[in-house]
Amino acid sequence: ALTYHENWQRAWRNPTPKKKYDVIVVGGGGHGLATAYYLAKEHGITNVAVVEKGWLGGGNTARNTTIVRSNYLWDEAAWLYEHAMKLWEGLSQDLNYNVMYSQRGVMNLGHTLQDMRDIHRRVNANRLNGIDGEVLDIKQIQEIVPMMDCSKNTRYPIMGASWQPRGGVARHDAVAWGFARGADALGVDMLQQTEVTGIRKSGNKVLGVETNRGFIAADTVGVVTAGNSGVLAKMAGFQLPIESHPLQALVSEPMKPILDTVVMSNKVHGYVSQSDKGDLVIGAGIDGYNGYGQRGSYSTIEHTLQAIVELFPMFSRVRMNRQWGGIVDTCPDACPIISATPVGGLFFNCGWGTGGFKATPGSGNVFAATLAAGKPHPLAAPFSIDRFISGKLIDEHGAAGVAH
Ligand code: FAD
Ligand code: PYC
Repeated sequence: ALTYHENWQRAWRNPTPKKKYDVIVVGGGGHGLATAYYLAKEHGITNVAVVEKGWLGGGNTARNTTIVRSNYLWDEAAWLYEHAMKLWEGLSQDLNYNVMYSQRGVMNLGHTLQDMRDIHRRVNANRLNGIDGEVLDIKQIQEIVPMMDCSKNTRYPIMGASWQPRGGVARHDAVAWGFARGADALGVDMLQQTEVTGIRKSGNKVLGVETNRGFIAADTVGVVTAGNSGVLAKMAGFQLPIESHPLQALVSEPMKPILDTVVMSNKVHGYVSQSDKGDLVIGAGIDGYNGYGQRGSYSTIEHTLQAIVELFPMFSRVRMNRQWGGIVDTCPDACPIISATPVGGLFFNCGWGTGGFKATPGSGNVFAATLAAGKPHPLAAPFSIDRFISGKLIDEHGAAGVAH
């Protein structure tokens, strides 16, 4: 089938680093690439480099389970994720690249009275913010997912669910590639295999980044390195309130279409969707220890599959194909940090933890505006690092969907 498929046009260039850029974005995951794209597209800042130690989109962007939703509890978080959701809805057209955003709905199950109170509260809060959301009873759940065990015979019977019809999944690689191609076309340099090893400062002002390919100067540096954010902050001489944990996922052998929505349960603790290729895409909570190994431990997988089989007994005979881990940057209030830092010209966008894929376009969009103006975009302002001094935390552990 690949006969004559040779000499394809490259989707982006492979340039030699310039000596100086106006803006350096460290980290070529979805968030970093989206930041570069919107810097060029919306702010006309094209003398930009994305500096990536591996290959574009090979970090958590490549390793995530692609659930997209905006049903967060508190206004600040709901507005930020809904901003992202609106961008998702036009992203394939904007990038002229099919990111395969499939609005198949996301269902968050409740198994206790307290779960149901939380679900009602969150759905009401979402609706007050103009975000779609419904509370489903068992009959409605069963109509959407007939094969799920909604009987009273399970260990934690399902009592109801929240339902966000506009939520769904997208194709992770396409998101990274679409933003990379779009940014490259606007003049942004993608520097792959370029690891930042130090952050050069003069007094309290950033001068640029040390890399394995030499020093690269910039007036503004935006760090978007997810699980490695603590390492980069240390290079700049300060600490972040972030822990790095493995988060695992696994996929089954491909099957014919069987599940056309996304089901998540915080109580029995597992979630599942079916990819367009046919694999069941499965995950659960973080591994409890800190670490940078992109693997995770067996006990977490075992617990995850117990939950999935409790919800879907028929999946007990499906064979699992692959397992992997990413390193997620968890923050004490389960919300991101989009912020200036103690170093002038140096900004961080991190702390998205287990839930940043859904934010990719929104995060890049508000971070680009923050870098361009040198002050926070209004939607980013509540997510400043100062909140850990003022105490104005935004606790989204309930909406995070994945325990951490
Ligand atoms: P990344 O894609 O990790 O990009 C950061 C980049 O920085 C990497 O490419 C890395 O190589 C680079 N980097 C690091 N250090 C350096 C350095 N020194 N120099 C140069 N480059 C460097 N979120 C959801 O919303 N929905 C989900 O369903 C979901 N499921 C998940 C499942 C798993 C198993 C995992 C691990 C995560 C999941 N997430 C999910 C979270 C989501 O993947 C992340 O929040 C999001 O992808 C982060 O994007 P990013 O671009 O910030 O990070
Ligand atoms: O944030 O919705 C989420 C999520 C699902 C799986 C991992 N994170």
